[in-house]
Amino acid sequence: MGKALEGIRVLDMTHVQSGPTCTQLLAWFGADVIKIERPGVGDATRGQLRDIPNVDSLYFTMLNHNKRSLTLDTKSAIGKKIFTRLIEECDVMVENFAPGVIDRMGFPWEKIQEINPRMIYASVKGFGPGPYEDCKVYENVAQCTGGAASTTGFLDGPPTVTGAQIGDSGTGLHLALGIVTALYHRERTGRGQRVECAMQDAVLNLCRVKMRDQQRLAHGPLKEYSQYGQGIPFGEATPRAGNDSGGGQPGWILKCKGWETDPNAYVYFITQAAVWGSICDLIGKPEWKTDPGYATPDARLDKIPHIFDVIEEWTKTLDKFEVMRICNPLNIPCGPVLSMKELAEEPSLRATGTVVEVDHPTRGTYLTVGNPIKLSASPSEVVRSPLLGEHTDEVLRTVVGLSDEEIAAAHQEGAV
Ligand code: CAO
Repeated sequence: MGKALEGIRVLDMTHVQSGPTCTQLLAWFGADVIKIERPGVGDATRGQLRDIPNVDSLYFTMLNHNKRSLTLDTKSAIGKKIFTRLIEECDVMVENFAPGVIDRMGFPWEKIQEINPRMIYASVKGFGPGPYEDCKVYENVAQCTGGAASTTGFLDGPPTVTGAQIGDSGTGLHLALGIVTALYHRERTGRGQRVECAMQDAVLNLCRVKMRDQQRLAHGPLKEYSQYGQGIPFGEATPRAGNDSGGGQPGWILKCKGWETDPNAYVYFITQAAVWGSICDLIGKPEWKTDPGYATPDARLDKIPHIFDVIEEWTKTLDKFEVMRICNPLNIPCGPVLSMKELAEEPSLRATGTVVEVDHPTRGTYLTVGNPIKLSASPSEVVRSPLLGEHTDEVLRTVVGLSDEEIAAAHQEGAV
């Protein structure tokens, strides 16, 4: 048994982050992903945020593992012929160009379907059909237009974007699921289909619980939000809620020992109802177990900020890992705020392949995040990203079926 997606060939027209995240996942699951890049130029991220001169950036290498790179000018005459052959030979085509780019290349969906009716054509755009359908979009635009920014940050501060790339990588993940679903559908019908995911829609999907709260607002204040306990009235829209858990079990980020100098000496602490008694004992407030003002979750709702202030007096006496060590045996859900440095050095993440060291011919060894989705019969091995055009001749010969003379002619014309 090979890898789960072995035998699936992907024509990868993606660039920057959202599309490459999707095709990298497919490649990790065993698909043959052929990344098409402009001759001499390549994916713009190869040259962005460079840490070493003239070497593919970490931005590029960390999003393009396990792929082959073919340079191709899809606007040249030879390029169009090669591209048509690739559409014939591939199962999936993925792109995240600006709206209209693929049509201008001369390959609208109708034509792709005509060339290969089994083709699954997947694309990321900033917006779905509507007033903004022609707009170019980057990560933080999607975070703002999809509802994440208006609900992230503190009540008295401006809207805030998150470091998690929910617009780009989040949409790429959604798209990958759409592609695999369409492949499953093709098994039964023999036909491909179009798969589209707008970044605004993907972000909104990830902010689903905030849309839930928007509707709950019509029936009264959101009592699990800290602002309720602080006596601050609610407005018309779901507010920013700082570090509130957003769920039925209140939570907050609390200072731990060393917070004055260490920006990550914090722990997320959840006062789950089932373990309330253990929390009261730990923080030296055993009387809260029976006090009618604190004994039940409902009674505590108007005191959430105060309760966390008291718990913090306890967490400040311990380092974040000690808090975790003490709380875990008591089933109190909590988690230290881990820095990127700590995550990079965490042995258990190395052991599972979630953090991987990769060797690269021009960069040397670098660290990357491997496949977070683990399949027992199809484990992922992380293979370094390709150099620009590294597999051009190989793909032209074995996939497109060109002779050595035809390959030489394509080079001479500047088409590859
Ligand atoms: N051969 C010939 N031409 C090529 C080519 C190839 N192999 N690959 C790309 N091109 C051309 C395209 O044809 C297009 O040219 P025209 O506009 O003249 O038709 C151009 O290169 C690239 O188009 P673009 O508009 O997509 O690129 P950009 O850098 O200006 O914009 C981005 C980047 C991300 C804003 C835009 O692609 C976009 O909005 N994509 C959809 C949303 C998205 O994915 N955003 C996430 C970005 S981070 O992941």
